[in-house]
Amino acid sequence: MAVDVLLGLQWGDEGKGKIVDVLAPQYDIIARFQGGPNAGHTLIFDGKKFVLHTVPSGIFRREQHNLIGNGVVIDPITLSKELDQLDAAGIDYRGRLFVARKAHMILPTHRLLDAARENAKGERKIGSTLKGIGPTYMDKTGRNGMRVGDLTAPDFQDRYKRLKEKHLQLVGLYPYIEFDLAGEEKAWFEAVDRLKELPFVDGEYYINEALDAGKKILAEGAQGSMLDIDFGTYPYVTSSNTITAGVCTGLGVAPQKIGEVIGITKAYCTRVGGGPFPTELHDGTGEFLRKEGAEFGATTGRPRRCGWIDLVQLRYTIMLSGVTQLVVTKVDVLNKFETIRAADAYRVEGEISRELPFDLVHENYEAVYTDIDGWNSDLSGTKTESELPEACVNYVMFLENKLGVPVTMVSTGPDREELVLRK
Ligand code: 2SA
Ligand code: MG
Repeated sequence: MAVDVLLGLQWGDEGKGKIVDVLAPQYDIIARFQGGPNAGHTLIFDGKKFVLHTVPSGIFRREQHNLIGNGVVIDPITLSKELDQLDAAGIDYRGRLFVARKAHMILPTHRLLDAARENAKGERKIGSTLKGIGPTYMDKTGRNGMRVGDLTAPDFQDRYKRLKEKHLQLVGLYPYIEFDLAGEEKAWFEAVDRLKELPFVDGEYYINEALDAGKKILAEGAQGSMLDIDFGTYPYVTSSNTITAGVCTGLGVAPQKIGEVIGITKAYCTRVGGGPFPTELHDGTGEFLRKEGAEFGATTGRPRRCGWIDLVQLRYTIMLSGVTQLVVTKVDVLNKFETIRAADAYRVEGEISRELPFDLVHENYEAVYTDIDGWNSDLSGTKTESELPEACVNYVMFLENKLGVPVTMVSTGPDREELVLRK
């Protein structure tokens, strides 16, 4: 058995939550392998909306087990709020939600540091979600971090205090910002008690034993491939590997155990936070996409930047992750367009290029567009390919052709049911 992977191919918010929820019944285990509460996975069904940050999106299907893997960073406070949300919705997660002992924890002072550093950066700020992601991964690679499994260690309190002191010294290097540390610490320790109620596992054994027992596993990516720490638009990236390689380190599975890689892209493109975005629209069209697509961050509520689909960028992330199937979401957001545009190349220093330049921040480049006919009609409620307008099918085939990967699903609306399955 193999681990199938589901990833965002752009800058996040491609609609991963919905697709995981749809695919979950085909799997026994859904596992998050990187990121943390910077993620916001939105699921809509039975007229209700849920946003998950740490808990895998398989939790709403009653049979599936869910793992928060070692590559994830966990803020007990956010996790505890998510558990409250599940309790309120009558979703029984007990015995179905497991936490890897090697996952690192976000301390209140990690969030304080994130905020102080972003504040000090002014114009150059990353536009971090302020969830403490960067500082927590820094402590992980700097070998100072605290892991879930450390919660039961006898020296836990001492280590917590030492790390907190170190953080406070660092915070002292930046201009003062408001932060109720005592209040946040109280909430954190209460939430830690809640976290301890969940079963902790050695995630690498959990996953590999499940594979040996013939179980099907889906790895659920968070953020997007262009936010990858190594290959994204550095430094405007998150602090984890968001591409398929991150599944191997974030769950402890070997590369040959990776199966299908399902890449998700919007029919257009968005980005939240700072950093380069070659196809961004600064005009009324961008504004229109934001309104039609309800493009506001699921975690922070920030308005998302909007633009046309970027095939140069998608070919790059498809290459990095070995994508075997594509899912195109939010196609309905383009309903009212006569013409749709797609960037198929860049002009770099006057030359046409099909590759992403090294430095998207400073290099001189522009996107070169191809125009495609729009369908200019309502797609809502469409569930089969034969109901899709011809121009819409043509757009999907255009993407398949340009990207070299089959499109297996087209999402025509936010609900679980609004989905066209192909092939
Ligand atoms: P961080 O917090 O250190 O990971 O921020 C670094 C950059 O990564 C971006 N980032 C995201 N971009 C899109 N969606 C994300 N998740 C939330 C959502 C975002 C929200 O799903 O809606 O609600 O605002 C996400 N998480 C991190 C971030 O904007 C920085 O550019
Ligand atoms: Mg999101």
